[in-house]
Amino acid sequence: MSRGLSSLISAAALTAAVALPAAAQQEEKVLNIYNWSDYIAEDTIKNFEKETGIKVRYDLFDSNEVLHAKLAAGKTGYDIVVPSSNWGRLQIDGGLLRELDKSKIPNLANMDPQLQALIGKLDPGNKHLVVWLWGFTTLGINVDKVKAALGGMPMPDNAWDLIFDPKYVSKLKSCGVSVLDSPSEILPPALQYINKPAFSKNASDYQDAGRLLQTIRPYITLFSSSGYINDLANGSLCLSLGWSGDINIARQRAIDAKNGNNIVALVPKTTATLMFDTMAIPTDAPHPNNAHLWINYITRPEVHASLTNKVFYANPNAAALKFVKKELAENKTIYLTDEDKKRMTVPEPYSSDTRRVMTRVYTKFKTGL
Ligand code: N2P
Repeated sequence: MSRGLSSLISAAALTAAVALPAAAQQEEKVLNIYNWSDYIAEDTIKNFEKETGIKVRYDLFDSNEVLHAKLAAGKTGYDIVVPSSNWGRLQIDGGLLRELDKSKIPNLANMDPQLQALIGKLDPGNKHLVVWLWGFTTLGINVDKVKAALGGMPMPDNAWDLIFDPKYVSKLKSCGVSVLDSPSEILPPALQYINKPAFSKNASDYQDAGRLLQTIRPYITLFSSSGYINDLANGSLCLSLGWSGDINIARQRAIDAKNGNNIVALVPKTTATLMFDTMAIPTDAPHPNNAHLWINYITRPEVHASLTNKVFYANPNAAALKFVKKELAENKTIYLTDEDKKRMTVPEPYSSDTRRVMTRVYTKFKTGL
């Protein structure tokens, strides 16, 4: 090839490369995900890597507070994060999340329209948040150990008495009592127990909830948002304030271990707080294109169903229901009945003032001061 021709070709190639739209340019084959612990199936990442050739790095957190602090500090390096919907709203307001390019997520058509409308109240137009899984914050019990520890006392009609009424929880201390290690998980049910709004904007309501928490502090034997699953399963806890799916995971682990522990997730007759955990892309994500591929992969009906089948949280995907194991689709502690759902409380965003008050009240509770 003459020199003239070869320089002509490389000049043409260069022009073509420069003219390529940004999205079509090769992104490094990496995807950095930050998700809750115990929240994915064994083959979810493997299959995605196989299909796309993208290498997934997967880190874990177990509270919205931790995720929020990281996002607010910036430069996390994450491409996918999974805030609960009400925290997602704070992050949208703070400019921390990127608007999705829905043309890259055709599987969004599979999502349950009712749930989309609910999330749309926090994320108008569903522009940033796509529900990963949902469940509710509740109590898990070891049925036989709780009965034994209560002696002759009958189970209370209001399940929340078990944890918030010293009359009950003082008896359960002997078989182990845990609560989630996060202000925003324990304060909403504590507020509701004293007939205040779960997402109150009033600082004095939080002080009142703090006083309630002080009365039960001597009986809490563990603060945990992930390790409690195994402790419930193996019988070293008999009462946990935790998340519905986690409690069902503990139930399954006890069944698999044939250790005789009968773990049950309660559906309180009063109310409980729903949680919708959502996939979102940080504004400064290094691999946004791969992140869109991930969201489209997860929202494929078989994939979304496989998450529910493994971790016992409901998925938001209408087309996935037929791939969910029958006994799970019929389990009312996973897919709440419409009647139960109506009684539950939908999370609302917090102001930064409220977050500060929650942290103060919670720290006092945890340290027992
Ligand atoms: C998964 C817990 C996720 C639910 N183990 C908390 N939003």
